[in-house]
Amino acid sequence: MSMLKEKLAGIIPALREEIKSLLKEHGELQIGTVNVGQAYGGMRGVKGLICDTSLVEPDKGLIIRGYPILDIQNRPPEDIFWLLVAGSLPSEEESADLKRELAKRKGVPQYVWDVLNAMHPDSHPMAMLDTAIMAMEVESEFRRRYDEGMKKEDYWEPMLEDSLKIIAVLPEIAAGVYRIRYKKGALIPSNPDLDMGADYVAMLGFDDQSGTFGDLMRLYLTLHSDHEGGNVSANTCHTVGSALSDAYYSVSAGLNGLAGPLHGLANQECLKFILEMHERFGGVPTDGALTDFVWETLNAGQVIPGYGHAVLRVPDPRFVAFRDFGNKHCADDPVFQIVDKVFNIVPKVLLEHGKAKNPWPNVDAGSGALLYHFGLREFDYYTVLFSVSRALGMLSQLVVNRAIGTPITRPKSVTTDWIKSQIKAAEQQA
Ligand code: NMX
Ligand code: MLT
Repeated sequence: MSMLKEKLAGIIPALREEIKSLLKEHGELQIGTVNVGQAYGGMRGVKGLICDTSLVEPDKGLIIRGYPILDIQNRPPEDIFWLLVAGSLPSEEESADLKRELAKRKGVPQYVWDVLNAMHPDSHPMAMLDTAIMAMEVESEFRRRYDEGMKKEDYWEPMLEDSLKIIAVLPEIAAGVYRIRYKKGALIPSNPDLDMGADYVAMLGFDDQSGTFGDLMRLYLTLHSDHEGGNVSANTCHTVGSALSDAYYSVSAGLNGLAGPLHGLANQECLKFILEMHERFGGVPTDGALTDFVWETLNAGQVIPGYGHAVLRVPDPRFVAFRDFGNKHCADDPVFQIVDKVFNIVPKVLLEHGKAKNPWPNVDAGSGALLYHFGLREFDYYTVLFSVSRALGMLSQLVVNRAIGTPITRPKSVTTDWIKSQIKAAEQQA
């Protein structure tokens, strides 16, 4: 048995007991209210979901199991998965065991490459990634065990097995998507001696002599791993998983949501925005020119990609980590310099514009410029990188949810006529 499975088997009974007694003794305790604005407004701020893997505090950003993301930014992505799912950081021995377990599960079946090669040459890399994950659904241990008649308390075990398989193959699939989509030549196999970041960079086909691109990739995979339970991808994955769809269905569904420009696709939009400025102004624009460009974008009814957030009300610490990395490794790069200048100007403009509740940068504001610097210039690929990382969070949430027996998601919807009747009744009472 893997050390992670052993660890989870040890903590799950107490977790179940704790939730059972919480529900028994406090199930009726009110923890929030919902108003008409929230019902029409994407349920913003409604507390109706449990997610123990991580928390996003409006004034602090991502906190994974009690650790602010900046305090653990240098931990490898595998350790972050352990932390997300088991609730504590792994020891050296546990970390090495998890890496061995992942290495055992590497290897992408040929039928996945056949499917990807058969897709339209202009397919978006996210459509290719999600299709590849769906194609692999046939491998699901959860589905196999469910079909055999598995007990509810055992659900988490094959969910963990499917999670480890997906985490093990995802960098290879993602790198394959890159090489097939952009006609980069033969696929490059995974090298079990490299860490996840360096291996991914090598499979993409980059010659990273200094190891700095590998460091960026490791940081990237760690920073994007999770962002509590209410964001579009996590929430979608949670809902699909709650129907006992297996991890392949659930993660693929979540990533389809990540592929939207208001969510993970903002990273490609963001670099596009930065490069447009670079091209229009022949380099780094002056403050005045940049301010005008931002107003032009807003006046055209478009959003400023990489800025704003549904929960955060401060600069995203994940952006801060990328900016620090950029200042250390590519401060002279004009594309990175534009990102920095945008950071100095956009929040002021958004405040004056007066619409966005959060004028600060989110995770997508700076990551693309760093990838661009290291030669990964096909920016419609960037959300695939986000996906490889976010799968860690979605999968850990699926394992925890099956462990604690989370039921099928089914909130109540109401009609506009019902809302009108409530308003009428409230007016009559006043
Ligand atoms: N540029 C222009 N307008 C904005 C921006 C922005 N960056 N952010 C919010 N607004 C507008 C928003 O469109 C809305 O306008 P309207 O009333 O006309 O519909 C208004 O401000 C109020 O929106 P908020 O309540 O501040 O934001 P909300 O919680 O609805 O949405 C985002 C959050 C992240 C979707 C939104 O800020 C946005 O569209 N940002 C740009 C896209 C982006 O960077 N997405 C990536 C998020 C991180 N991720 O990776 O997922
Ligand atoms: C995320 O990382 O998922 C994004 O910041 C979006 C969110 O949390 O709503």
